[in-house]
Amino acid sequence: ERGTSNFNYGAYHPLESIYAALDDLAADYPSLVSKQKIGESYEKRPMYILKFSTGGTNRPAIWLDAGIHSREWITQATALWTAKKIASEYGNNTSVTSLLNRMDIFLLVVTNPDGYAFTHTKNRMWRKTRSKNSGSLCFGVDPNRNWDAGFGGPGASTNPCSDSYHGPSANSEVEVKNVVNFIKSHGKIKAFLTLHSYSQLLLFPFGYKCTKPADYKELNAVGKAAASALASLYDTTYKVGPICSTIYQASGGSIDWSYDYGIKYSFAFELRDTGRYGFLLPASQIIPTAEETWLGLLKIMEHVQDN
Ligand code: ING
Ligand code: ZN
Repeated sequence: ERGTSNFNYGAYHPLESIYAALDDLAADYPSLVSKQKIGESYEKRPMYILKFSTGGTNRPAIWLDAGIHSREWITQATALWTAKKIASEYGNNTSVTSLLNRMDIFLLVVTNPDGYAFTHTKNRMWRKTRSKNSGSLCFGVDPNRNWDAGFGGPGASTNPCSDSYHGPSANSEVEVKNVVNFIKSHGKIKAFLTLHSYSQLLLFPFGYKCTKPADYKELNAVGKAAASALASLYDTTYKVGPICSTIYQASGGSIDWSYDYGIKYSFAFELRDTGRYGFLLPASQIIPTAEETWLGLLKIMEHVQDN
């Protein structure tokens, strides 16, 4: 029998099972959770967000996405567990309850559905979209180099065969464009949070340039507090800092776009591990990873709510 209490959150699932789980969440928590289609992928797969809302009209909101890079399976799995957690904590956890009494949360579990399907059927290590590149035999664009923030600059490739190919133009990838359209049309997104793996980092702008953002002090402090909450559970250590000085320069990334668009609380998590298993993180680590990440996410969300 289906339903969110029978779903195995501690396993990796194909796209169809994740999509069925989204329906089950909406069915099991009808007064809190609804599913909305924000568009279709290049290969015409639907892109669904879950909206967590206790009412109101166009409340300020938090955005959270996962799986923009398809091979980062721990991110989609963590996002799905997080969906169930948010739904079940409302009315039980005081900070989730007060947050959802004032704000909405939007969650996109599978940002790159074509790539995710491809990692299940053809190539487990696929990162990019699956769009056709004219004049090349190589497929796909790196959807985290395709945003309109320093597009085409350092830390992105002009080569369609590269895993960090930026694409022909900003927002050329329909998956990116669909998210941009949603964020712009909503108009009151206060935080933009995105999940990647692996490296155990909590990153904030900028990646396309190596200068500190105007809100550096606040973002660094919030990031440090989130990382320390995360570590309190299983001692998993995260490094916190701007993309450029913490990992590498990377242009066209989503959180640089969201920050420059005016969404101050823009963060990217790089989840477990630090390389032992890398993208092939064992399923036994899904729930521990999701549990600790939740403490970090919640810390950021609490700060957003109060500011
Ligand atoms: N890391 C990210 C990448 O796209 C990143 C790091 C995050 C870059 C945010 C730019 C903005 O390279 C992984 N593992 O994908
Ligand atoms: Zn990634």
